[in-house]
Amino acid sequence: MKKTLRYALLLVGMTSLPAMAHVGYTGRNFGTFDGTSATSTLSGQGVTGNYGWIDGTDADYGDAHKTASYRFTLLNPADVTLTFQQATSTVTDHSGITSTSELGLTPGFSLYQGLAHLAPMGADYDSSAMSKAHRPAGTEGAFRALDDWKIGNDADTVNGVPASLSFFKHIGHAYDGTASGSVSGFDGVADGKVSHTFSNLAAGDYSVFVGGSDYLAQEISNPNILTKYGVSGTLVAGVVPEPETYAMLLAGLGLMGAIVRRRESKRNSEDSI
Ligand SMILES: [Ca+2]
Ligand SMILES: [Ca+2]
Repeated sequence: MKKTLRYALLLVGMTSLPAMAHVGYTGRNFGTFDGTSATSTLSGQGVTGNYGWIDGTDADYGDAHKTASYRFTLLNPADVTLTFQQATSTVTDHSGITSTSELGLTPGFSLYQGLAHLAPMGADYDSSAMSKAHRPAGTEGAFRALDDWKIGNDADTVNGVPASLSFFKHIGHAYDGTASGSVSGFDGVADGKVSHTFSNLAAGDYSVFVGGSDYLAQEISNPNILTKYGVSGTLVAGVVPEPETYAMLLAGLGLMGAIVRRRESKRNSEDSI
Protein backbone atom coordinates (compact mmCIF):
# COMPACT_ATOMS: atom_id res chain seq x y z
CA MET A 1 0.00 0.00 0.00
CA LYS A 2 1.29 3.42 -0.90
CA LYS A 3 2.24 5.54 2.07
CA THR A 4 0.04 8.44 0.98
CA LEU A 5 -2.96 6.15 0.67
CA ARG A 6 -2.28 4.69 4.07
CA TYR A 7 -2.11 8.18 5.58
CA ALA A 8 -5.29 9.14 3.76
CA LEU A 9 -7.08 6.13 5.22
CA LEU A 10 -5.67 6.92 8.64
CA LEU A 11 -6.96 10.49 8.32
CA VAL A 12 -10.40 9.26 7.26
CA GLY A 13 -10.44 7.04 10.32
CA MET A 14 -9.28 9.85 12.57
CA THR A 15 -11.62 12.51 11.26
CA SER A 16 -14.63 10.22 11.50
CA LEU A 17 -13.71 9.11 15.01
CA PRO A 18 -15.77 11.75 16.85
CA ALA A 19 -18.84 10.57 14.92
CA MET A 20 -18.77 7.51 17.15
CA ALA A 21 -19.66 9.73 20.07
CA HIS A 22 -22.48 11.54 18.30
CA VAL A 23 -26.09 10.74 19.03
CA GLY A 24 -27.90 9.54 15.92
CA TYR A 25 -30.69 7.21 14.90
CA THR A 26 -29.45 5.80 11.58
CA GLY A 27 -30.86 2.29 11.23
CA ARG A 28 -32.65 2.65 14.58
CA ASN A 29 -35.92 4.39 13.74
CA PHE A 30 -38.84 2.14 14.71
CA GLY A 31 -41.12 4.40 12.67
CA THR A 32 -44.30 6.41 13.03
CA PHE A 33 -47.40 4.86 14.57
CA ASP A 34 -50.94 6.14 14.10
CA GLY A 35 -52.73 4.47 17.03
CA THR A 36 -53.53 1.16 15.32
CA SER A 37 -51.67 -2.01 16.33
CA ALA A 38 -48.27 -2.44 14.69
CA THR A 39 -44.92 -4.15 15.28
CA SER A 40 -41.45 -3.01 14.24
CA THR A 41 -38.20 -4.97 14.73
CA LEU A 42 -34.71 -3.57 14.22
CA SER A 43 -31.71 -5.88 14.19
CA GLY A 44 -28.12 -5.50 13.04
CA GLN A 45 -27.26 -3.13 15.90
CA GLY A 46 -24.57 -3.35 18.55
CA VAL A 47 -23.07 -1.60 21.55
CA THR A 48 -19.49 -1.57 22.81
CA GLY A 49 -19.13 -3.12 26.24
CA ASN A 50 -21.83 -4.49 28.51
CA TYR A 51 -22.24 -1.48 30.82
CA GLY A 52 -23.37 1.53 28.78
CA TRP A 53 -26.86 1.75 30.23
CA ILE A 54 -26.09 0.98 33.88
CA ASP A 55 -23.19 3.45 33.90
CA GLY A 56 -25.75 6.19 33.37
CA THR A 57 -27.50 5.30 36.65
CA ASP A 58 -24.76 6.57 38.95
CA ALA A 59 -23.84 10.02 40.25
CA ASP A 60 -21.27 10.77 37.53
CA TYR A 61 -23.68 10.04 34.62
CA GLY A 62 -22.62 7.96 31.59
CA ASP A 63 -21.12 8.13 28.13
CA ALA A 64 -23.94 8.27 25.54
CA HIS A 65 -21.83 6.60 22.87
CA LYS A 66 -21.70 3.38 24.88
CA THR A 67 -25.43 3.12 24.19
CA ALA A 68 -27.48 2.70 21.02
CA SER A 69 -30.13 5.37 20.48
CA TYR A 70 -33.47 4.46 18.91
CA ARG A 71 -36.46 6.64 18.05
CA PHE A 72 -40.17 6.44 17.26
CA THR A 73 -43.09 8.79 16.75
CA LEU A 74 -46.68 8.45 17.92
CA LEU A 75 -49.38 10.35 16.01
CA ASN A 76 -51.98 9.32 18.61
CA PRO A 77 -51.81 8.02 22.18
CA ALA A 78 -50.70 4.36 22.26
CA ASP A 79 -49.64 1.54 24.57
CA VAL A 80 -46.07 0.70 23.60
CA THR A 81 -44.12 -2.44 24.50
CA LEU A 82 -40.37 -2.27 23.95
CA THR A 83 -38.21 -5.41 23.97
CA PHE A 84 -34.45 -5.57 23.60
CA GLN A 85 -32.41 -8.76 23.52
CA GLN A 86 -28.92 -10.01 22.90
CA ALA A 87 -28.19 -11.00 19.31
CA THR A 88 -25.38 -11.57 16.89
CA SER A 89 -25.23 -9.15 14.02
CA THR A 90 -22.87 -7.60 11.53
CA VAL A 91 -21.87 -4.20 12.86
CA THR A 92 -19.82 -1.46 11.21
CA ASP A 93 -17.53 0.67 13.35
CA HIS A 94 -16.49 4.30 12.84
CA SER A 95 -13.72 3.29 10.43
CA GLY A 96 -16.11 1.37 8.20
CA ILE A 97 -14.75 -1.97 9.42
CA THR A 98 -17.42 -4.63 9.68
CA SER A 99 -17.35 -7.41 12.23
CA THR A 100 -19.77 -9.80 13.86
CA SER A 101 -20.99 -8.70 17.24
CA GLU A 102 -21.29 -11.26 20.01
CA LEU A 103 -23.92 -12.65 22.33
CA GLY A 104 -23.67 -11.79 26.01
CA LEU A 105 -25.42 -8.42 26.33
CA THR A 106 -27.62 -8.03 29.41
CA PRO A 107 -29.65 -5.15 28.02
CA GLY A 108 -31.07 -2.17 29.85
CA PHE A 109 -32.99 0.69 28.29
CA SER A 110 -34.64 3.98 29.12
CA LEU A 111 -37.48 5.72 27.31
CA TYR A 112 -37.62 9.50 26.96
CA GLN A 113 -39.79 12.14 25.36
CA GLY A 114 -37.68 14.16 22.96
CA LEU A 115 -35.23 13.75 20.11
CA ALA A 116 -31.57 14.56 19.59
CA HIS A 117 -30.69 17.08 16.87
CA LEU A 118 -31.24 15.67 13.40
CA ALA A 119 -29.39 16.50 10.17
CA PRO A 120 -28.85 19.06 8.76
CA MET A 121 -28.34 20.30 12.31
CA GLY A 122 -25.09 19.25 13.93
CA ALA A 123 -25.27 16.03 15.97
CA ASP A 124 -25.14 16.07 19.77
CA TYR A 125 -22.18 14.58 21.58
CA ASP A 126 -20.96 14.20 25.15
CA SER A 127 -17.80 16.26 24.87
CA SER A 128 -19.23 19.31 23.05
CA ALA A 129 -18.74 22.61 24.88
CA MET A 130 -22.53 22.97 25.05
CA SER A 131 -22.89 19.52 26.68
CA LYS A 132 -20.10 20.10 29.18
CA ALA A 133 -21.46 23.52 30.16
CA HIS A 134 -24.75 21.93 31.20
CA ARG A 135 -23.65 19.10 33.47
CA PRO A 136 -21.55 18.91 36.64
CA ALA A 137 -17.77 18.96 36.29
CA GLY A 138 -16.13 15.55 36.48
CA THR A 139 -19.04 13.64 34.94
CA GLU A 140 -18.27 10.85 32.46
CA GLY A 141 -20.79 12.04 29.88
CA ALA A 142 -24.27 13.49 29.47
CA PHE A 143 -26.28 10.25 29.60
CA ARG A 144 -28.63 9.64 32.54
CA ALA A 145 -30.56 6.37 32.62
CA LEU A 146 -32.96 7.19 35.47
CA ASP A 147 -33.55 10.91 35.01
CA ASP A 148 -34.06 13.74 32.55
CA TRP A 149 -30.89 14.83 30.75
CA LYS A 150 -29.60 17.11 28.03
CA ILE A 151 -26.83 17.04 25.46
CA GLY A 152 -25.73 19.62 22.91
CA ASN A 153 -24.11 20.09 19.52
CA ASP A 154 -21.60 22.54 18.07
CA ALA A 155 -22.39 25.82 16.38
CA ASP A 156 -22.80 25.65 12.60
CA THR A 157 -20.51 28.52 11.69
CA VAL A 158 -21.15 28.13 7.94
CA ASN A 159 -24.90 28.68 8.25
CA GLY A 160 -24.74 30.82 11.37
CA VAL A 161 -26.72 28.41 13.59
CA PRO A 162 -25.66 28.59 17.24
CA ALA A 163 -25.04 25.48 19.32
CA SER A 164 -28.05 24.29 21.29
CA LEU A 165 -29.25 21.57 23.64
CA SER A 166 -31.51 18.56 23.10
CA PHE A 167 -33.68 17.58 26.04
CA PHE A 168 -34.75 14.07 27.05
CA LYS A 169 -37.59 13.68 29.55
CA HIS A 170 -37.37 10.34 31.38
CA ILE A 171 -40.53 8.22 31.04
CA GLY A 172 -39.30 4.89 32.41
CA HIS A 173 -36.69 2.16 32.18
CA ALA A 174 -36.07 -1.56 32.61
CA TYR A 175 -33.07 -3.89 32.65
CA ASP A 176 -32.25 -7.56 32.35
CA GLY A 177 -31.28 -9.71 35.30
CA THR A 178 -31.14 -9.14 39.04
CA ALA A 179 -30.84 -5.98 41.12
CA SER A 180 -27.74 -3.89 40.57
CA GLY A 181 -27.25 -1.94 43.81
CA SER A 182 -30.33 0.17 44.43
CA VAL A 183 -31.25 0.53 40.74
CA SER A 184 -34.95 -0.18 40.24
CA GLY A 185 -36.45 -1.80 37.15
CA PHE A 186 -34.66 -5.20 36.95
CA ASP A 187 -36.72 -8.04 35.46
CA GLY A 188 -35.27 -10.76 37.72
CA VAL A 189 -34.50 -13.22 34.93
CA ALA A 190 -31.00 -12.97 33.43
CA ASP A 191 -31.78 -14.29 29.96
CA GLY A 192 -30.29 -11.56 27.78
CA LYS A 193 -33.70 -10.02 27.22
CA VAL A 194 -35.80 -7.28 28.76
CA SER A 195 -39.26 -5.99 27.94
CA HIS A 196 -41.51 -3.29 29.33
CA THR A 197 -44.91 -1.87 28.43
CA PHE A 198 -45.61 1.85 28.68
CA SER A 199 -49.34 2.56 28.86
CA ASN A 200 -51.10 5.44 27.16
CA LEU A 201 -48.05 7.33 25.88
CA ALA A 202 -48.96 10.75 24.51
CA ALA A 203 -48.51 11.62 20.85
CA GLY A 204 -45.01 12.90 20.09
CA ASP A 205 -41.38 11.98 19.44
CA TYR A 206 -39.56 9.51 21.67
CA SER A 207 -35.98 8.33 22.11
CA VAL A 208 -34.82 5.05 23.63
CA PHE A 209 -31.24 4.53 24.82
CA VAL A 210 -30.08 0.92 25.12
CA GLY A 211 -26.89 -0.52 26.58
CA GLY A 212 -25.45 -3.16 28.87
CA SER A 213 -26.48 -3.49 32.52
CA ASP A 214 -23.36 -5.08 34.07
CA TYR A 215 -21.83 -2.27 36.11
CA LEU A 216 -18.59 -4.16 36.79
CA ALA A 217 -18.01 -4.73 33.06
CA GLN A 218 -16.51 -1.23 32.84
CA GLU A 219 -13.54 -2.32 34.97
CA ILE A 220 -10.36 -1.79 32.98
CA SER A 221 -9.33 -5.40 33.81
CA ASN A 222 -12.37 -6.75 31.92
CA PRO A 223 -11.03 -8.38 28.71
CA ASN A 224 -14.43 -7.70 27.06
CA ILE A 225 -14.51 -3.99 27.78
CA LEU A 226 -14.33 -3.26 24.03
CA THR A 227 -16.34 -6.26 22.86
CA LYS A 228 -19.18 -5.40 20.51
CA TYR A 229 -22.44 -6.93 21.70
CA GLY A 230 -25.32 -7.33 19.29
CA VAL A 231 -28.82 -6.16 20.15
CA SER A 232 -32.19 -6.66 18.54
CA GLY A 233 -35.07 -4.34 19.38
CA THR A 234 -38.82 -4.73 18.90
CA LEU A 235 -41.56 -2.17 19.36
CA VAL A 236 -45.19 -3.24 19.59
CA ALA A 237 -47.63 -0.35 19.41
CA GLY A 238 -51.07 -1.20 20.75
CA VAL A 239 -54.37 0.57 20.76
CA VAL A 240 -55.29 2.44 23.91
CA PRO A 241 -58.80 1.29 24.98
CA GLU A 242 -61.45 3.91 24.23
CA PRO A 243 -63.23 5.50 27.23
CA GLU A 244 -66.44 3.65 26.18
CA THR A 245 -64.57 0.33 26.59
CA TYR A 246 -63.64 1.27 30.15
CA ALA A 247 -67.24 2.36 30.78
CA MET A 248 -68.55 -1.01 29.57
CA LEU A 249 -65.95 -2.84 31.64
CA LEU A 250 -66.90 -0.87 34.76
CA ALA A 251 -70.61 -1.35 34.07
CA GLY A 252 -69.96 -5.10 33.77
CA LEU A 253 -68.05 -5.17 37.06
CA GLY A 254 -70.81 -3.12 38.71
CA LEU A 255 -73.44 -5.61 37.52
CA MET A 256 -71.42 -8.55 38.86
CA GLY A 257 -71.01 -6.72 42.18
CA ALA A 258 -74.76 -6.16 42.39
CA ILE A 259 -75.42 -9.88 41.75
CA VAL A 260 -72.92 -10.92 44.44
CA ARG A 261 -74.39 -8.43 46.90
CA ARG A 262 -77.93 -9.66 46.21
CA ARG A 263 -76.87 -13.30 46.72
CA GLU A 264 -75.10 -12.43 49.95
CA SER A 265 -78.00 -10.42 51.33
CA LYS A 266 -80.32 -13.30 50.39
CA ARG A 267 -78.03 -15.78 52.16
CA ASN A 268 -77.79 -13.48 55.19
CA SER A 269 -81.55 -13.13 55.40
CA GLU A 270 -81.88 -16.93 55.08
CA ASP A 271 -79.27 -17.36 57.83
CA SER A 272 -81.20 -15.07 60.15
CA ILE A 273 -84.38 -17.11 59.86
CA1 LIG B 1 -21.11 6.62 35.47
CA1 LIG C 1 -34.58 -10.84 31.37
